[in-house]
Amino acid sequence: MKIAVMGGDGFIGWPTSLHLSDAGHEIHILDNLSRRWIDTELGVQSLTPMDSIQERTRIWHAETGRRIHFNLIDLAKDYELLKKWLAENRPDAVIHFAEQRAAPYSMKSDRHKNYTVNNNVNATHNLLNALVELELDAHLIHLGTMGVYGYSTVGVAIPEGYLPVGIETATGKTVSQEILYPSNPGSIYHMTKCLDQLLFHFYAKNDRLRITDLHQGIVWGTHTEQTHLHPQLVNRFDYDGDYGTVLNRFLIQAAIGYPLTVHGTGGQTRAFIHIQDSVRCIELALNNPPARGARVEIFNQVTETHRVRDLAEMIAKMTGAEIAWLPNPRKEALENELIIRNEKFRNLGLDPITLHAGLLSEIVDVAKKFAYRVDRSRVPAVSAWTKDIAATINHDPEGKRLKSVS
Ligand code: USQ
Repeated sequence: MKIAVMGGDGFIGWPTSLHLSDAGHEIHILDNLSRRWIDTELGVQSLTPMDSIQERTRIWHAETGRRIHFNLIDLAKDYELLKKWLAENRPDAVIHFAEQRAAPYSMKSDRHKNYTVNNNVNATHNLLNALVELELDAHLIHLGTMGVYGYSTVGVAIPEGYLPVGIETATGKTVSQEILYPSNPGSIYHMTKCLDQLLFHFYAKNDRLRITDLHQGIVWGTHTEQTHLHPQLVNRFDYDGDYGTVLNRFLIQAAIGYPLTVHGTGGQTRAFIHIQDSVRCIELALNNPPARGARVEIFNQVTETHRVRDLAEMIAKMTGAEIAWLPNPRKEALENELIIRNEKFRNLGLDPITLHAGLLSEIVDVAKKFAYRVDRSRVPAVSAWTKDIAATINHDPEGKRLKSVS
């Protein structure tokens, strides 16, 4: 297949491009390189040394003989350029990662909120609009998030996108319907993914676009089979307070002797998936498109759930790291339960990689190798969810100390 990977220079876009190229597909990356500019804005860098996208694709060709094409296009701002590229290339599938993906970054300031909404919603809408205008029947696969469902304790398993409901009519009959599971975003970033869902719903219904939305959990790990092939194919690995995600951050912190930064009580339960499974799921979705005229296909792209403090305690035990119980900069439930249905990918053949000590210590080793690149002052998460920070500080019922680390 000819595949356009929008945002193919990013944390999941890059290993996905390699994985699908390796599987024999013709890959075209469209990217505005914004993630690299955000590193510059924040004054941080990936733990792993990343080459330019041109150099990465050159090495991939030298190693495998396969070509990955790169196009510098901003989906949110360059609608005409995007449309021209799609008209000339007419891909069979489009994978859409081209969005600002960090919740803390989206909550930094009013400017960051505006940027995240404008960038994410325009990118998605421009893409849908162009597909319709060009009468291009490409399967659109979007990387969404588990965060669209929110993290309140529901007590039942969260379904894959759609919730069956019974509505009582005036005559006392019950009408059955399946509706999109109610959105409950916890950050501006997560809110943009909820808005994306509505855009997809409309375009699938009105223009019969074939769309798959992947509600993905928190990704951990850094390497996939292909990024292992050459040091210059390495994936990015974020550790800073805005872009680093919880499990990868704990592993890096353990590697550099920094106390593990648990927010609040660590009672937050979240869904996780290893990066290798993430790229496998995208391939499974690619090979199983919805029919034209069907509703949006939704998968929960997660393999297991864990409580943040359990992860911290497990890594502390494994590495001897200390745990710092910190005031929580986010506005989120102190403690929550999370049960998720994910049998669709399992039924398509996904055999999940689950958390185990061997794989975790391999990541600590990668982190140790590049520890000299870490700026310790960028480790704490300082982006606060409300102006009234006191309102977000959670207290620890078990009496563990809340403290700051440096
Ligand atoms: N947390 C800590 N300590 C840290 C960092 C995070 O306790 O040092 C806590 C947070 O307060 C939160 C949880 O860990 O309760 C998860 O935070 P995270 O930064 O790992 O994940 P999140 O902000 O939800 O976002 C990440 C990705 C996003 C993706 C999402 C999937 O950045 O792109 O959509 O995970 S999900 O969380 O399932 O919605």
